[in-house]
Amino acid sequence: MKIILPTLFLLLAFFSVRAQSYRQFVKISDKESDNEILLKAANLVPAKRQLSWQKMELTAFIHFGINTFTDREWGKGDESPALFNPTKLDARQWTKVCKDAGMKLVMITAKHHDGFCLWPSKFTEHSVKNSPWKNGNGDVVKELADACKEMNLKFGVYLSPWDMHEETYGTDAYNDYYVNQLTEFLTEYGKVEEVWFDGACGEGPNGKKQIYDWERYYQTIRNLAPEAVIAITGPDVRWVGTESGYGRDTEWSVVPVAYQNQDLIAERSQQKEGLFRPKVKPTSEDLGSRYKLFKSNELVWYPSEVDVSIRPGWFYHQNQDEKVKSVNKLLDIFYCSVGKNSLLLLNLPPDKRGLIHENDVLTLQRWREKLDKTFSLNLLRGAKVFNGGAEINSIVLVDGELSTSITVENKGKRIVEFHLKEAKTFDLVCLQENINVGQRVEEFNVEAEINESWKTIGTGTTIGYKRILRVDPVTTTKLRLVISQSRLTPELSEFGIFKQAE
Ligand code: FUL
Repeated sequence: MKIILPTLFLLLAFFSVRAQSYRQFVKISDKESDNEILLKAANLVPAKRQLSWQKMELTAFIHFGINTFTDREWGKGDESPALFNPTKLDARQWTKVCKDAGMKLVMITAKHHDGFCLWPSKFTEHSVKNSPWKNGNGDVVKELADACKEMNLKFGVYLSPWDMHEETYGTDAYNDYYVNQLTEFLTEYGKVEEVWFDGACGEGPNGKKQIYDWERYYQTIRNLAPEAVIAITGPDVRWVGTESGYGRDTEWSVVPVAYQNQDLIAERSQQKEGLFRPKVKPTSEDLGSRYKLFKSNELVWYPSEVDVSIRPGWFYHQNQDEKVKSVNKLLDIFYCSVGKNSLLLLNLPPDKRGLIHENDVLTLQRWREKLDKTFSLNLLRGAKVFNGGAEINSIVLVDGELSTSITVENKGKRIVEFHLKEAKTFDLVCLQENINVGQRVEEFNVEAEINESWKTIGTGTTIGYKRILRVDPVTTTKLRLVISQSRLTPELSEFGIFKQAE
C-alpha cells in the first residue's frame, strides 16, 4: 500500500498534466508573457479526427447535380427535377478514378445552393425522386457511399446551407429542415468522415437570408458522426482562403480562434457566380505567426484545406473539356498544398453521362504516375544520421511513420546531419514534424556539402504535418537540416530527399 498509493498519485498527476498540455484549444490571459503564449501554442495538438483527416493528404470533391444538366455553376432553385437524367451514371467509375489517383476520401455535393438533392430526402420533393433517372428510384448518394465502401475510401458530404429552393429558407423552420437532412444523411449512408459547410450564403426563394443555427448543426454531427471533421464554416478544418490550389508558404495549424468565425469565412468566400479567383491572396495573410498569437486571447488547432477544381468550373461544362489542368499544373498544386502543410481537396466533376470525363481521367493517371515515380524511393535511406553531433538510429526519419520522431538537439544550433554512402542527386526535400505533440518549427535551412563547404540549398518557415521544398538539383554525400527558430523543442518525424520524375 505504501508504494501503491504514491505510485497511483504520480500516475494520476502525470496523466492530468498530459491532459492539460495536449489539447486543441487554449485560452490566454492578459497577464501571460510572450514565452508563455508560445509554449501554449507549441503544445496544442490535433484532435484524433483532425489527425486522421490530415494524414489522408489527398481527397476528392465531386460536384454533380442539376447544374451539370443546365451547364451552370450556380442554379437558381427553380430548376425542374426532370432535367436530372444521367445516362450512364457509375459511382464505381468515380471511386476507381479517385482510388487510382491516390485519394483517400470522396466528398459529394449532395445538395448545392440550388437545393436539389441527390438523394431521395423525405423532407423535400426537390430531389432525384422526381427525376426521370431510374424512374425516380435512384439515389446517387447511396451509390457513391456503397462504391466508397467497396474501394475502402472514406466518404464525405457537402450539404449547402444556402438553399435557393426551400420555401422555409429565411425562417427558423429552415434550421429544422437542415438538421433533418443532416440527420438523414448521417444515419442512412454509413460512416461519414467529413462534412463540408460552404461559406457562400445568399438569399432564398423569399428574398430572405437565413440565420444558420451552426451550434445545432455541429452538435448533430458530433452526436451522429463523432469521427467526422466539420470543414470550412466549421470548427475542425480551415479553408485556406483561395480556390486556386495554392496554399501559404507559412502555414500554421495553430491560429487565433478568430479564424473560426463563420461570418468572416462567409464574407471571404465567393459570393458571386463565376468568381473563382481568391479573395484573399494565398500568401498575403499571416495567420499564426508569433505576432498574431501575442495579440490573441484564444488559440486553436485549425489546419488548412486547399480546395480546387481540375477544371475552371466546379461543375462539368462540355466547353471546358480542353481546359482540364495539365499534369504539371496539378503537380505544382500538389507541392503548394500538401507540400505546404495543407490537405488537397481536388474537384473532379462528372459529366452529363454521370462519368468522370476521359480527359480528366487521363490527366489524373499521368499525375499519379509522376508522383509515384518521384516518391518511390527516399534517397536518404541507409544514410548515417547525426542529431546534435551524435549518431542515432537511422530508421526513425525514413520509416514513413509520423508518430516516431527525434527531438532535434540544441548544441548551440539545432542540426540534424546526414551522411550518404554514395553521392545522390535530388531536387526535392520533404520534411514532417510529429504533430502528435504539436507544430513548432518557425524557420529552417537545408544545407548540402558542396566542394567541402556547406551551402544553403533551401530555406523554409513552417513545416507542420508536411513541407516539401523544391530545390535546384544537388549532388552530394552530406546534407543537413538547421532549425534556426522553433517555439519549443522540434520533434522531427520524417526527412526525405527525392528526384522529380522527368
Ligand atoms: C463555393 C461554392 O459557391 C461553389 O459553387 C463551390 O461549391 C465551392 C466549392 O464552394 O463556395
